[in-house]
Amino acid sequence: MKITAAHLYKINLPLQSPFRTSFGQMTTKDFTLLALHDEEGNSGYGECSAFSQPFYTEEFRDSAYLLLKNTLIPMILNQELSSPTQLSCYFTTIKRNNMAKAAVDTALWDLYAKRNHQSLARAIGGHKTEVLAGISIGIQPSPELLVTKVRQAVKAGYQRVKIKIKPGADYQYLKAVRNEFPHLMLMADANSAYRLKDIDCLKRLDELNLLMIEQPLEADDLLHHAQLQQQLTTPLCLDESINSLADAQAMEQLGSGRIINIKISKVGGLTAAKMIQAFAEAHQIGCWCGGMLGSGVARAADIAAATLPGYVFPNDISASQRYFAHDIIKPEIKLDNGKINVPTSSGIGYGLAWNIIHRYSIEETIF
Ligand code: OSB
Ligand code: MG
Repeated sequence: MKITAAHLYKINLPLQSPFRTSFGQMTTKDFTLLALHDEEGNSGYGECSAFSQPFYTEEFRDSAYLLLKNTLIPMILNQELSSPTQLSCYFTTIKRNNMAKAAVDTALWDLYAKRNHQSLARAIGGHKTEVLAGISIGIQPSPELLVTKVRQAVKAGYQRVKIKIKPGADYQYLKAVRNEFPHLMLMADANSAYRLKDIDCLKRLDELNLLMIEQPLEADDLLHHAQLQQQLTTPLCLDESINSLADAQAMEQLGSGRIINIKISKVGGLTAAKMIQAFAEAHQIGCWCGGMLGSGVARAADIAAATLPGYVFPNDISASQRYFAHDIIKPEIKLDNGKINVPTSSGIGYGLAWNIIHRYSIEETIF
């Protein structure tokens, strides 16, 4: 497989409504779309999900765009690649920058699957025909407004509801939801907003029968996560802390949590996601697929990842309409009884909505 041409698009896609986390608010999803073209006229697509500011990891959209443009794409252009798993050999001299690398990895997997007339899910070794859809709800102005949002999500069929929390917007908010929905699969995501000294605040959440608490402490703080987990009955799930297989191994050794949110983007792509999933499965650590408010191209890769065996919890994979009035894929992703059907056509299994891509592109680079 030879990459003979490539396209980068910097896109600012409007969100249906602002999304608030403990680190800030977003009104557009700013990302980079990568198209890779081979010598036979096939095209593969991948998203670089880095946000406009480095508030989730150290990467940000413009840093990733530059790295893709000046370094990563030139490194693979006109090279003979037998499989996407070879990519790490080309990128060994480039440290981290996983979201930029993930764009190349996912585009290459899409291309590889298309060349083999396989769905992306099958190409990476997944067998599920549907994946469980969950929804992530941002921090709301009041517990009452949060309950209204959760009611809408439950009505739409979401199987699991995740609530963003931070100190001051945690117990009362979650309790209000739990009172209304005693049996709902409910969880919380703190995006590192707490410190170990806040342990009493977090212990209080144990009474709410949460499925898990995601990333309460800082990304590089596996030790304190282990101390916290020992004192909580609710399982901890690590998100920002797990960027590689080595991170997952350290988490397992230390007991820093019991569940991993594997995001394709932060781990550097589908090849790395597969390795982490296999390790987790072998060590009874449950996984699920997280999202980055991604466009349809990112979400199509997420759907494929979630078909792997170790993905046992509902995922942060929502319908296109949850985030975007206009997604960049067609048909849009829809829920079917709280699940998403895995496409069976080749590659990511969706076409691209070029009119939407051109409408919201702010910069383009052609190779
Ligand atoms: O921590 O999982 C996260 C959105 C932006 C940044 C970080 C996170 C999130 C989400 C949304 O929770 C997940 C989604 O794409 O639905
Ligand atoms: Mg998270």
